[in-house]
Amino acid sequence: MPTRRPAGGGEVVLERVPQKAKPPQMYQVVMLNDDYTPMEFVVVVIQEFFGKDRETATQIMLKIHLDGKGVCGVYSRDVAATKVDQVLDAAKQAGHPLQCVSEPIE
Ligand code: TYC
Repeated sequence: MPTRRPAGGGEVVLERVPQKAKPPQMYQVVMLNDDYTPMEFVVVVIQEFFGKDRETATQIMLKIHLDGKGVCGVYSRDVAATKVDQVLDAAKQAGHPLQCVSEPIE
């Protein structure tokens, strides 16, 4: 917010106050490849928890399968941590070893 102070001749000068608030640190949720989790399960998880359509989810899954890992989404720290928990819970419940982690970006 600008502050107002009277200057010499009675006129008012607006000074810009340096912006203090930095944008929050963002986190990417990275999913890891393994040899056992079915491709279809990964596609459904990416659709369900990361809001991707089937085609995008399939592309992300194939990228992970080929490269070893891939980014499913970028979120604030708490939301990213929740996504990781949801994926790990779903994988555990289904008996698959699927892993994912969140990591700060930039
Ligand atoms: N590599 C797995 C398979 O061949 C598929 C897979 C893809 C597993 C992505 C995990 O994050 C993953 N069935």
